[in-house]
Amino acid sequence: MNDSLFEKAANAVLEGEMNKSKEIAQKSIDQGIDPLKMIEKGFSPGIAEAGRLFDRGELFLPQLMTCADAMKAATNILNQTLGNEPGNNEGVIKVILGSVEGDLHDIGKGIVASLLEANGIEVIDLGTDVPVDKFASKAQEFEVDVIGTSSLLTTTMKETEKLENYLKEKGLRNKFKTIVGGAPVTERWAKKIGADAYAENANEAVSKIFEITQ
Ligand code: B12
Repeated sequence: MNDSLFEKAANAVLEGEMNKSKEIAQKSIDQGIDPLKMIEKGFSPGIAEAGRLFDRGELFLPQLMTCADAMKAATNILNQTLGNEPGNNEGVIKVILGSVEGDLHDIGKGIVASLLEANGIEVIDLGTDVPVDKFASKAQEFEVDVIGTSSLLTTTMKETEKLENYLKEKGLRNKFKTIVGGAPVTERWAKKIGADAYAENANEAVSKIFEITQ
């Protein structure tokens, strides 16, 4: 039963069918399917396949954008059901999140933000294309515990190294923990640049943030 809904979700994204995507997202909620499972097993394989086809030149950018819109419409619905209302998490761990400068990908970051909030972590989302000085100034302004960066391109991944260096230069490195994520980012990269943590997905982001802020 779930398997076929997962498959339908993947196909709706791959075909760029926004309305179908929304319908399936709503249906999965009505059926009581765990929203994160629905994203990971249903919608994500669809966008991953779209990415593969794009990479092979079998899908063009306008089509990929339609797939992304269908994916985003579904995750927008499902993210809201992941848990807590934003704003209920004062006094606990504070995390600032953003996609690094030059990077407009934000679907994964949105899922991470929602799951952190669902786990009682306060999230300040700076959006996309965030330069390193903005990460630093907003982290100070909001007195956050953790700075989390999302990078989906091999070129923009280097911004995370720039951020580490920037924080060191400004004498701020010890004030905040850092966590990096996004498809091309790895544990090895995190170690190389001196980030405090790496997480492969939203669930791991939650546990790593609890770990580094203990
Ligand atoms: C959707 C998509 C787009 C959409 C983005 C829409 C949006 N609002 O986000 C659009 C169409 C706009 C787009 C544009 C481009 N894209 Co694009 N895109 C993708 C695609 C297919 C899926 C990304 C996605 O949403 N995945 C689903 C989510 C759920 O997964 P995720 O992002 O990985 O997030 C999870 C984890 O990584 C982690 N995570 C994410 N962020 C964070 C942050 C923290 C702190 C932590 C702890 C964890 C974490 O948790 C998330 C949940 O589990 C990928 C392919 C892929 N497989 O990644 C290509 C891909 C990333 N894009 C690519 C390219 C080349 C581009 C363009 C340059 C294309 C072009 N010629 O213009 C532009 C660049 C735009 C820019 N400046 O950023 C390449 C990158 C190649 C490379 N090695 O650098 C990829 C890999 C496709 C490919 N195979 O060629 N893209």
